[in-house]
Amino acid sequence: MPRTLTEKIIAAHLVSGEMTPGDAIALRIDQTLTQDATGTMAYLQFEAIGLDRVQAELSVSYVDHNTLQTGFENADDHRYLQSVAAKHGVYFSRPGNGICHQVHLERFGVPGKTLLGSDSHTPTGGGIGMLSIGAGGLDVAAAMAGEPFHLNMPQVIGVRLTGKLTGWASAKDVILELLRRLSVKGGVGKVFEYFGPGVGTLSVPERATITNMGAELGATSSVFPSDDVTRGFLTAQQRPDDWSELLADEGARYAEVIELDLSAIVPMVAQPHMPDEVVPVTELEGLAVDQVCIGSCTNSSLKDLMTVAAILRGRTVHERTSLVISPGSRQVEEMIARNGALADLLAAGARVLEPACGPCIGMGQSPPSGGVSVRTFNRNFIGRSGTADAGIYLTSPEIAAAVAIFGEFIDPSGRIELPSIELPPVFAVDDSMIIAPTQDASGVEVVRGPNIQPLPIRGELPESFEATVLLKVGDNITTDDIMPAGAKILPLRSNIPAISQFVFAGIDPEFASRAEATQPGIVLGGGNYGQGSSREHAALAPMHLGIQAVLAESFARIHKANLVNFGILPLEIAPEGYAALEQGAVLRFEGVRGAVASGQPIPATVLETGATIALTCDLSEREREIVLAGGRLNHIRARHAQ
Ligand code: MIC
Ligand code: SF4
Repeated sequence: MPRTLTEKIIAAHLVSGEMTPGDAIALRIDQTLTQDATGTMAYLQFEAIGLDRVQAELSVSYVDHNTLQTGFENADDHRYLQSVAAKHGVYFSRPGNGICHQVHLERFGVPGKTLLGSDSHTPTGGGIGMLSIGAGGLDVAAAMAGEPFHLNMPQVIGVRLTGKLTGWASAKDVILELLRRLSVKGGVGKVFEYFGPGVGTLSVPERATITNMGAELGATSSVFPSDDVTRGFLTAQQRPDDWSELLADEGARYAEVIELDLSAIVPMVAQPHMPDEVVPVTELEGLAVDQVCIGSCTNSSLKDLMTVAAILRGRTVHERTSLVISPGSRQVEEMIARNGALADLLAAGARVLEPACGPCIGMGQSPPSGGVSVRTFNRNFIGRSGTADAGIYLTSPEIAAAVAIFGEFIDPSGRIELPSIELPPVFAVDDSMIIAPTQDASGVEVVRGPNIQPLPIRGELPESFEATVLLKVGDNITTDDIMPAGAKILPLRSNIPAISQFVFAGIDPEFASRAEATQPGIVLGGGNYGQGSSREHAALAPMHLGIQAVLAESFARIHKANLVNFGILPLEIAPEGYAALEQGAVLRFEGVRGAVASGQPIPATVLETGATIALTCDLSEREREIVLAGGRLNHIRARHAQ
């Protein structure tokens, strides 16, 4: 039977299960990546599993999120990460070397391989035909230990590209158009596979922009074929031997095909506060802008920054607008420094930061109160920028550069000439900021500063319990809502007791103290609960606060897996049940272990009224075992002890 590209890669890595959409499958993982904000936990977990060396073909640890060193915490984490990498056979990409997804694409990604990363934008690797998936740190730790990755077989959606981008339309607008059509829930349980005659018109960084932001659709992954364009990219990276051709078979069947004519795409903007609030830029013309930020793993390639520099050349940033630029990698930064583009950016008044996540994760550059910030990033969730009442708009680097010049939203066509950019055939390759693991690690000592606190571990799931609804929230709650990031909170990622104090801080600052006083607790959510990042702290910290179950109308994939991994019951509740419950309600659960084990509905009684609320526990057999054991670490340890 002819296969899609996704099915081919899955078939080549299938450890168990059938490739029927929705069925539980397990995949062999070739490569892993971590970043520092999720990595410290992932390596503590890897250490807890107790193996000497990582078992994956290649594991890389990046430092790109917590690079602002306003106290000892982040620097301590970096030292721990470097030493633990040396100890266990992991490549270490030093702070300053760039954003994990960008560097991985440039230096390590290989078409046809599987990549599991402790960051939700890991699907960036789909730009060169890898099946790359984001997961919680514990799942990545398990993959480093040689365990397969468990997921439900996704539906493969074909996106047939025809035509060619014209004028100011860019790859960012392709994914914004898909978000406009499908919404932030539109990709759940799906892999988006791009095919058709339009594919060959897009460069690898453009493809990577699209696969990167497929995460905002809630998709499991996104993937492009590996073709001559991919070969050109890997050759420019001086890795021609890593290339192989990978295409879907002729006549492959997709669950659904989305037609996208690239020639019809126009420049778009996602308005506050969701990446799917998309409108054409023309609708916003004239809106004054305080800040423009260019960078992030979505849009910080050499082509992106050279385009921005060419637009800004000989012009100055508008006096009411601050322009901030962070290159995606040191390779990009060095190349723009050598070819003069950096000088053009500086001359125009840009504030240039080190190659890292920076403002994207609220590490500095928060906009002013009530400000309007235009960013080339992938997320504009409320408060993520560090300014709760700022409005964040997402757009392409081309539009962002034009906005910085005019100080307001404009449609630049006809007002600025769009430069055309020639990329060099060979890129500046310098891996001196990547430390390769040594064969003999016996003399390596793992260094732990005072910010690295031991991992909290939960006991087995109780048979019966009474729990209080501590908070009721609506639809599309993000992990930024549950466990905020930013320069103040991120340094506490290795210190669960300390970071727990900030759970739901933006929605209800009293939440943590209420949870500590009233254990066990429940959180009640609407649809798509836990969308956004892969941060397992959004499960670990609530676990530390005694949350026993989350009741929601539906869950985002990675967050649901993280809840299971940390022994919190993710229970689906019907809309009537959701409507009937309020904060403060106390629920009695009985016979929970038996019901979870057999996959039966779990009845809960509302103590005050005696009403019964039906809850379903939609988990695979393996996930049920993990929840019963009180989390995946207990589960793995019990298996290794047998
Ligand atoms: C993000 O973009 O939200 C992050 C920060 O990269 C997260 C990971 C994290 O919270 O550390 C992600 O996307 O997974
Ligand atoms: Fe970093 Fe932002 Fe990309 Fe997350 S989305 S990996 S914070 S650049």
